[in-house]
Amino acid sequence: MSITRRQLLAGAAGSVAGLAGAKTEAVPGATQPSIVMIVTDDMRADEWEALPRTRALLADAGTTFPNFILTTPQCGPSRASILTGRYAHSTGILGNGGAYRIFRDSGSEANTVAVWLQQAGYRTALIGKYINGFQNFGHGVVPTGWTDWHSMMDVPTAYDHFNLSENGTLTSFKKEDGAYGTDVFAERALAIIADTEPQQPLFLMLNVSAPHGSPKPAPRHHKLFSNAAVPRTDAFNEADVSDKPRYIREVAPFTPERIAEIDAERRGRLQTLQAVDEAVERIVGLLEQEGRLESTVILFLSDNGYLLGEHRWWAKSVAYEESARVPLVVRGPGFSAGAVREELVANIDLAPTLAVIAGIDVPEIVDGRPLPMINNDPGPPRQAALIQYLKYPGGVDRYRALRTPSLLYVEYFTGERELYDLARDPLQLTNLAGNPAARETISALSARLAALADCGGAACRAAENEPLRLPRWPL
Ligand SMILES: [Ca+2]
Ligand SMILES: [Ca+2]
Repeated sequence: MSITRRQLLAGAAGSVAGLAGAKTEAVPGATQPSIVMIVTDDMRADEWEALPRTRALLADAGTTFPNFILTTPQCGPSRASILTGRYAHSTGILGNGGAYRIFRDSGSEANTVAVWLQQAGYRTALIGKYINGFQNFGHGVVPTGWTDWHSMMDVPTAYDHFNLSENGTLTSFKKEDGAYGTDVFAERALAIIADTEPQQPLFLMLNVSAPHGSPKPAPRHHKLFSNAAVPRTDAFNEADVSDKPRYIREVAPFTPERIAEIDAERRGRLQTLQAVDEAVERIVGLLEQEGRLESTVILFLSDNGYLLGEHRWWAKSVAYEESARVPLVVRGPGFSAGAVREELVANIDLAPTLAVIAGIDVPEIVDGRPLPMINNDPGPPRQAALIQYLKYPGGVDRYRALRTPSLLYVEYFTGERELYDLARDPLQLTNLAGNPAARETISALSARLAALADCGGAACRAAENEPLRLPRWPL
């Protein structure tokens, strides 16, 4: 793989040594942008409407990628993919259960973007959620690659009573003392930014719990969104699920009581996001005050989407759009203000993107690729991305899916198939897999899926790039 480095800032000079597994060093005097990556937990695409400050400060002032794909739409696998740039079948982290043990024991933890950036001279800071199951290993563990470690030692639902490992020391926070997770996390982020010398590049990863269920807002936001309800699209409580796989067909239509519960969760989710919106404003404000804003790349994303009753599903992990696609927003050098880029990009692209921003080579082991505008060796655009959920048992049957710019094709291990024409049916109401006219298209999609299923490194990119010829499509 020959993704070349690129100097993002005018006046930046020199090149950087570093290949896969090799020690990577920053060039003295080179200007490396700082990076702030804010990751929400289970946030849906339509929940952006509840973030006016973030929209103004990051989306309007940055580039939006509406087709950002979560290659395994579940917390642990997705976060492992974000940190390593590798698909779940490469990291081996297929689900939340046991995720951290695998992350550590497989060597993934020793080869994260934090490790690369720290070796390249960055101060690296993690605040909030790390990898699912980390809390079971005790607060004395501070993973390699992190200069500042403020890790959530409880599940995301512990919004207002939780423990943090602060560089290996356990600190407890309680609601009775006025503590609220997002606020505490934001304070840590602000303190680290304020404490970082101007010439020191910073990589700060802020992993908030919002809007993960069961959402608990900060007390000051309890009364907001009192009329919130899940949008009643035709996908909500989908009337006809006879075209859907077994695990969906088995879900009964929602009762009014169930719908009221879902709407209450919607309300709580929007409320919890308000503290995140405020945190973004404070972080951007401090970066500006410190004179670092224009030399900082700020990314805002969710680890996975979430269904609130669409297709009768109230959870995540499925391949449907509400789960596997959320917007990615990036502000900073290299990312045009107000731009919208429609390319298929994915969570596995983030680690290589940050490597390029830092001026270091992307390790060969990485499956993803830098975002298009900072990729000096882009090649053909990605024609398809793999979405997969391989952990069993669970509510969702295991599947591999192919997402192209215009369709979603799913192969379940049960033998069931789904095919949606997203251009004509963005709500995924009509499964075309049973249509005899789709047979040749499905065989082309199935072959591409097979090529991606066990791919690694450059082979993933080659299989993603190969032009897809779909016979008799659209139907
Ligand atoms: Ca999540
Ligand atoms: Ca249907």
